[in-house]
Amino acid sequence: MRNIAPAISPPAGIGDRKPANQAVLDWVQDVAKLTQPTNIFWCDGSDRENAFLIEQSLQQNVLIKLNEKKVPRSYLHRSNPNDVARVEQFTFICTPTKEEAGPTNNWSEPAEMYLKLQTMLKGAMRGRTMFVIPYIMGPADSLLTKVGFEITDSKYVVLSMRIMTRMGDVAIKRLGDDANAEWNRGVHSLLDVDPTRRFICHFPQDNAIISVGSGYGGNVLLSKKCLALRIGSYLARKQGWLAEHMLILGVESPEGKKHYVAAAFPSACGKTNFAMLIPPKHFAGWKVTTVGDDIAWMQIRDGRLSAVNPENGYFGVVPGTSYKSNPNAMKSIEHDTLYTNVALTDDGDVWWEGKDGAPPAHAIDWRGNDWTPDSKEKAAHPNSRFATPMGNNPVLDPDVEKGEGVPISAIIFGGRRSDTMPLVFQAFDWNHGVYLGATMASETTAAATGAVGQVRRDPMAMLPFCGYNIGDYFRHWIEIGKRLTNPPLIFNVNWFRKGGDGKFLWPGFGDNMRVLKWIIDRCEKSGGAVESPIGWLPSPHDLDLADLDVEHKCVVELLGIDHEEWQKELAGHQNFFESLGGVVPKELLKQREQLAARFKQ
Ligand code: OXD
Ligand code: MN
Repeated sequence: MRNIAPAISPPAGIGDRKPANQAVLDWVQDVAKLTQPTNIFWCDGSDRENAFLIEQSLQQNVLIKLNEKKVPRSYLHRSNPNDVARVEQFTFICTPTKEEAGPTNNWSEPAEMYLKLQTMLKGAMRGRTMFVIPYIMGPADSLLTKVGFEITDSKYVVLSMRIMTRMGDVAIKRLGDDANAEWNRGVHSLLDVDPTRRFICHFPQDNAIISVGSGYGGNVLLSKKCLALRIGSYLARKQGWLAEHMLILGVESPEGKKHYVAAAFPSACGKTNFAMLIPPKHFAGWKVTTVGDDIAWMQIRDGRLSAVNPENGYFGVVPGTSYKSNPNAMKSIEHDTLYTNVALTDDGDVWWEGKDGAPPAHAIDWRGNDWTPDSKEKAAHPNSRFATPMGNNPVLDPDVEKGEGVPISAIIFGGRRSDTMPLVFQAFDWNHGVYLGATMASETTAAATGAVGQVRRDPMAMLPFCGYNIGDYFRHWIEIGKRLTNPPLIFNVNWFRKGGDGKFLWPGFGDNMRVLKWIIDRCEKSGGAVESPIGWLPSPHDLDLADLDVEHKCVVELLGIDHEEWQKELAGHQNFFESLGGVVPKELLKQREQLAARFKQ
């Protein structure tokens, strides 16, 4: 079976970096007693360790080495075909009461789930090596930074965690030897990669995660969705900050004035592309830099929101990435990258649908089968991924390691909507902005298993990631707003609106700079807008559309509000709130009433 590989025996000096913290040592012993691995490998994140694990992974067919000239120091991993995306139906929040997990999460009583998982984990690592990965989420000197330990029996997880987190000594040092220090306990085992024995479980009150039966990134890199978002959001509420599914970008004018923006979009809706945007020629002198492409941790500093990216790398969707759509992502993944489920060409290069140039005449597809352009199957899985260190990004923001974070001027919510939602509009105030986030909807993508293309409500793009009751989460947002003396302005965008012919009205990608520029103008109090029932809307002349190859009538359509569609949308908001069963704060119910009333004026 792919991914599952027998134990390895490291030479002296590799795999023996035991931390001093007794609580960690005791926990590792407990897990080892249960799972019975052949040996324990204590990771230190060093180059030497990495080289050793890569060599072992190549020998055990966990990785395939790519052509050194074409993609230096890069590798391909193929996951089990039954295991290619996040599994929301098997993801659980195991709080003491069902109410704490709320109406949008799968819930299980913690003791019951612990018992079930322990039964599955009994002897699960026999014949395998158990790796212990120390890591931190956040810059080394940030107050927000969290320590985690992940136990895993997958080398692919270790190699990916080294890219995605700050791993090794930095975490051991940050934890220190206080046995009562706060740290996250993560246990992962592939078991036998059987979808019927696949569970991703969170125990927020214990700061613990157990993930079994999967080898796919979003389910097993426990730092990311599990710690930084699900457990993170729970801790954030308790500790008075925000853990969000948001990219963070910097945008600097030719005069050197800089703003930072955080933007929430559901999975596979272009967060990485937006975070690495290259402005069109007309915007010469404007620069966009990336702080993060997926997760923002934000705290209040001097009355403003200040954001850090807890991650150290990007785990992005590959198909569609090209020099046309995202040159900075292409440059980032040209070397030192771990690919999962893309196609392998005959000369050892990687290929995927949407890559520049003609498709290869022959390749090996993501399942390991022969592929030609005539094949019915896709060469790369639609959710194939790259994991690449953020240091590879040519437009990495210089303040990415700043512990205090970067000050956020604007928050953007956005979904994939063929209709109804204009290209951009601005909320009237904080609570209205929270309402925009809370009622956000998007067409589903391949990032999670299940049907693709169905509109679902995905509040703040956190539906699969909020680690507690969504009503309390909305309330937390409202409370944060009360503490901000200089709150960011809140916007809604939609790059995906279609015309009557079914074609996208907006070119997206670099041209999203035109929308970003209007957002910055609004922050600078210089941008024009008209008041509408749904918020402040730009008129076509408020957007800088110079050299844009889009007909004026399409721009009008993009910025239009169709009252009939909005009546449906309002009903959708009401149905969604009702489906949550009485947990929605009264402030948001009032926002809905006000929105409905504005349409009647
Ligand atoms: C991701 C996701 O991988 O949201 O970032 O699914
Ligand atoms: Mn994501």
